[in-house]
Amino acid sequence: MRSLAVSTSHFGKEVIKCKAAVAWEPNKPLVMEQIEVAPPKAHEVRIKILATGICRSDDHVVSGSLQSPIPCILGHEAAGVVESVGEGVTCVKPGDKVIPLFVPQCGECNNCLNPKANLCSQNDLGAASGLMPDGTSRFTYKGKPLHHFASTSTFTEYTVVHDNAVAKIDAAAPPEKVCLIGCGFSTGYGAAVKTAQVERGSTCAVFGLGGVGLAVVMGCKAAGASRIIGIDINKDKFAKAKELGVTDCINPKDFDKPIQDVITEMTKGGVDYSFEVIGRTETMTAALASCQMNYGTSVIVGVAPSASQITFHPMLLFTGRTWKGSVFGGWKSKQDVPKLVSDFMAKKFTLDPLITHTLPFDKINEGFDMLRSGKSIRTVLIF
Ligand code: CND
Ligand code: ZN
Repeated sequence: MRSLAVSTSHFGKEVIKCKAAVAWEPNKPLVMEQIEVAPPKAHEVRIKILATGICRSDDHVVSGSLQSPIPCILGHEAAGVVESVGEGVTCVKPGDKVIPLFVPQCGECNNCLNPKANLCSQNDLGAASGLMPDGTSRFTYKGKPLHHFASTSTFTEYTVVHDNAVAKIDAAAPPEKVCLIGCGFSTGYGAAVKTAQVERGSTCAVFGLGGVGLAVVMGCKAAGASRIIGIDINKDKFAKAKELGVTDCINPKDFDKPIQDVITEMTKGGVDYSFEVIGRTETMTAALASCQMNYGTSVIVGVAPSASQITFHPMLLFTGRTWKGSVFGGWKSKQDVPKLVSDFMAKKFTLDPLITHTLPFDKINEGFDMLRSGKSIRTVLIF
């Protein structure tokens, strides 16, 4: 039996030196550096990243809006292949194709045990430590530790994650597409079909038509919504939104009254479901006020600045509206991500419309610039 134990020990014992895009300071471009990636400890997995998307949440950290310790390695929407595993890892083995999970699923906490919940207690969002669960980092630059981000850190050739933050996926899945199942697609689509549970024939309003917002639109459409109103201040987003199922595109800048009043008039009383997919407190309250006062549900998907607070009139809720939030589309990550990949492989949905640009990893800052200027939906970086 001892020899068996030895034969399975392809545990990565070496430090890997590789390229990573380091966020050294807020509001500065990321810097390509050679970093050291330590071997995975017990219950950890070292992953070679094959493709990663750029999400606005990464940019929220660069801009300082979302607090997460820096210097760090950002990125949370990726696909890769397992390079090595630490002791005790049974869910994946070297060579497996995987998606890192920015919401882990430990399977043991109260949230994981509750079928209604998906935000595992092991998550490193909110008051983020930027460290592995044992309180240390696997990344160093010239020997000095760099922080992790959102349990994933995918803007690097190699990363290390806890084994509760990785899902094995179909080996045939194209990484340059299914990386979006790691965040953008699943977050938006799930907000509609899982969190809101949009019904056939209902009316929806989606605030923000970026990568995540368009995935909400895809979810509303798949659920059979009969009217989908898309709201964005960048009219260049409207053509693709219409292709994906938005029936009415409106730009708040074209009206001299609040957009919630416009939507309430358009729908004779408000939509059944509204979604905020921007990350601004003003649009969160506007989305709430846009849904029907007795039975409308509004879902917050956008990540508001860490330091922000919302003030709203209690009457908005008193009358009967429901206000919810949705992290990672309400999916239980480890169990649902492989299924979402299978659904993609079975052509139940497409990811192509969300991917407007593909760039080599080295050009990561160009990808961020296009996100900020509104020119791209998702840029996928290839390694
Ligand atoms: P992206 O920047 O691509 O899209 C945002 C869209 O909102 C753009 O099309 C903007 O033009 C539009 N917009 C900006 N300001 C306004 C405004 N005042 N009124 C109307 N439209 C406006 O971002 P994304 O799609 O990558 O991400 C959207 C949000 O979702 C962002 O806050 C991100 O951090 C968040 C998110 C949430 C989760 C989750 O689990 N809940 C996961 N990932 C990202
Ligand atoms: Zn994201």
